[in-house]
Amino acid sequence: MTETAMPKDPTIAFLSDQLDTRYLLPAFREVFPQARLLPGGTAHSEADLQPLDAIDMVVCWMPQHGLMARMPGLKMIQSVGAGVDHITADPDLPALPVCRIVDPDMASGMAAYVCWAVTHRQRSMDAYLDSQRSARWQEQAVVPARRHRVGIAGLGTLGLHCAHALAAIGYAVRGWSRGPKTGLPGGISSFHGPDQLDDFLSGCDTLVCLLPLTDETQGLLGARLFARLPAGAHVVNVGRGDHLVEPDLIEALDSGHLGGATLDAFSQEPLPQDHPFWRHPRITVTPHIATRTAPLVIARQAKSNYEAVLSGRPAPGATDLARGY
Ligand code: NDP
Ligand code: OXD
Repeated sequence: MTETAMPKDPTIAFLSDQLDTRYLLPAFREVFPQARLLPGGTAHSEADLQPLDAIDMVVCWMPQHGLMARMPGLKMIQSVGAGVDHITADPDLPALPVCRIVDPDMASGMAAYVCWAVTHRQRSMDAYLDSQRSARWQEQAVVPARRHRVGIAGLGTLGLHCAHALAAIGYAVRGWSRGPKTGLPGGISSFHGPDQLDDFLSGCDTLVCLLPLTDETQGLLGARLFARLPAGAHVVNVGRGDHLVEPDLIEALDSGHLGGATLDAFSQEPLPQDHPFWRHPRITVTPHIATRTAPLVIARQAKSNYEAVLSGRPAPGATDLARGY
């Protein structure tokens, strides 16, 4: 596909403390054919990004703190994901537009993962996998989906998509957000703000966390919240590792109050090999794969955002840094 000419051919730097960002280069070459691309990330050093004052745009996942503050020509910062917490964590973050990815394919991938996590436990799939290992033909009790209440904390782009998918299966779905929601289809009820949190939690046989990580949401999945969930509840964390207070989860599972947890995001990634989550009988661990965005989508959204920033319009992917997401 031929991409339209950029108002100015930018110098784009790729930054990450955790990823080898080279997988992004072919897509950025296609979308920004004249741009200068400076690959960064785990396979590179700061020397590959010189000169820092020529850089117009940073594309990143967990960028090195303090580095962007040393790029005087920088115009915007593009996250390779939906979340920007990995960027706003930089104490020296320059005051520039920080853009995130909003992608229908990412939302479908998340909905598939969340529906899998919910049905896997609600339909006792682990018991069937065990039965198969000993060639045992044994049915488990079935609770109809309409009697299983799934609560989604974070009813934004991804949470709302998951809510629709779960409601289509027949689950009784509720969501919790910062502000009120209107126009939700029947079968999805909504709660908002700290005052309605306890009511929301009391009706969550499964709780799915799809919140952004902010000062307000960090550590929310802890002892106080778990105590407000119905006995036997299942917690699915597809938000961020720092939403969860890890020892509180282990205690709530070991005491029998919680029935299980499915975790895709962790405070430390990769999850260390000796971490207790790997071997806990009631925890399912996946390595931050709930969903992904194709490099071409990232490159195209980076381009729309860059063009908007250059022409003084609000960037379509811009986040509200005062709010934190
Ligand atoms: P959005 O910004 O679209 O939605 C965020 C939702 O959280 C909104 O409904 C918002 O409320 C709500 N929210 C924010 N703060 C609060 C609060 N203090 N109290 C109650 N509700 C709050 O984000 P996305 O749906 O695109 O993404 C959500 C998160 O999912 C990302 O930030 C990221 O952490 C995670 N993620 C994980 C992935 C994975 O593979 N595991 C992949 C992609 C994203 P309101 O609607 O009122 O603004
Ligand atoms: C994201 C993620 O924020 O991958 O997109 O978690």
